[in-house]
Amino acid sequence: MKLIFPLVLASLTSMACNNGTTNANSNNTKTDSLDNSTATEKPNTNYKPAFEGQTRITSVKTNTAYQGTIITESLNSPWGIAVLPDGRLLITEKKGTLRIVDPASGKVSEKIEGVGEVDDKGQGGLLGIALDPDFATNRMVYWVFSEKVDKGNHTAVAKGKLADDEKSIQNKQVIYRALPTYNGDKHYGGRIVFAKDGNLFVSTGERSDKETRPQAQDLKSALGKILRITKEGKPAAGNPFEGNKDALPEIYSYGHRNTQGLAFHPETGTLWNNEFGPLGGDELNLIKAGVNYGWPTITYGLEYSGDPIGNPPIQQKEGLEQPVYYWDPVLSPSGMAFYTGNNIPEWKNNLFLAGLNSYHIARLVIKDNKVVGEERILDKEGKQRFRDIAQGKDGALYAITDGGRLYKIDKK
Ligand SMILES: [Ca+2]
Repeated sequence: MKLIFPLVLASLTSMACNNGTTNANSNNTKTDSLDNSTATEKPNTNYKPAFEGQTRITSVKTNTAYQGTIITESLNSPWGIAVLPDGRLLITEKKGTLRIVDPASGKVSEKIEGVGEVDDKGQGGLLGIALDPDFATNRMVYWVFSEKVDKGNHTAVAKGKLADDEKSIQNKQVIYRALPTYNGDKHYGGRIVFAKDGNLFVSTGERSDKETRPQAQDLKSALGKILRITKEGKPAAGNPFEGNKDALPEIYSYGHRNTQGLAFHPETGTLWNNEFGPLGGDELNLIKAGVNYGWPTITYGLEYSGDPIGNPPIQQKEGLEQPVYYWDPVLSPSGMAFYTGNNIPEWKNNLFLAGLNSYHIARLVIKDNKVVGEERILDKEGKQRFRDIAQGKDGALYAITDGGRLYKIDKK
């Protein structure tokens, strides 16, 4: 089934009204001409950015006519997308299954088994996924999941082979565990990407609770980090804390709250992350080896209760890296991808971030490592929580939502 979104918008709006709710933006306080940014909602704080353009940048608009087409609505809490060599999409589902979707026909495969048990309560489950650079010949798949053990759970990385008949993952092997284990159900991180050198970058979260939060700053803990590991799960050679007895050798960067998006810039090859902030303070960062990204010492956000974080709360501190960009109010960013397609020329090398509570995809124009424009894509599109986004082999963007949809976003 394929639907073009303006056609379904009417029915979605009426469904929403039946529930006594309206679309996303009308629930927020609107202000008139607060600035020229795409954000029409009031910020949660009056914190001052570290530099001009660090937040609420000037809004931009796509001129090329584009559309979001619903390819399927039958996925079950999809979380991560990997693009297969033939253009089909291998998609993780939170409860622990994989499916292959053919975006050309809309056909969704049966469940692919063999990933094994995942602890899918709360924010846990089967999370991000990446294909081996040699997937075409070895069919190896790498994924992140929350692993249940006696005393709780932790983020883990596993690998296995996609069977030739595509019905199962064979020979699952857990290659890495982000310790310590904790008995919680939040902030697992969960994105995984292959670098050009064949090593993996994996994100972990600090497990959300005040008890574990300081571990984002603790180099002996794997929580709240970006890790760089080999295909065997070992610390990659040349990591910044290699040889340091007071640090885990797999750590690449630290001071992260809950990295939900990782992507390489197509021109510069640099690694970027987004991390889910608290109330306000979602961040986009340019990731560098050995750098401290500040959580929870500095943040542009508040506790969900509205209380400040830190006493006194600080947003900038020497030695702690500033985000390239931050959102207040939040985007609730999840997966993200740079656009390298040709169909929409003004999107070239722009970054697209899936937004959860904001119900849209953020398009960021980036120049010289600064954000110079922002646009909301598929905004007010039926209250969809966008979980991940990837570029297909056909050059279109594909986005999945918690409600089970797969969108194709491309020129009209
Ligand atoms: Ca930060």
